Amino acid sequence: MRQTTYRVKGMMCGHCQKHVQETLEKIKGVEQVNVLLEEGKAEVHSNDNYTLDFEEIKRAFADSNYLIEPI
Ligand SMILES: [Cu+2]
Repeated sequence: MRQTTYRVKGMMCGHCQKHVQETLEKIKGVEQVNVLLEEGKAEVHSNDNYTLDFEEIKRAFADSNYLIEPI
């Protein structure tokens, strides 16, 4: 598995954390997600055979209150 870490802005509580987690889990190629609320980060573990499409991730967050960006 490959790990990519993103910065996530706008998370305030456990509900936000869960929302970000579930949004990332739906992205193609994603196998495991660990959202770090305090640090404002998300560690995404993905399939070695698939390169994550950051445009897809950005679209998934487009209508949310959270801003995700590569670190
Ligand atoms: Cu919240």
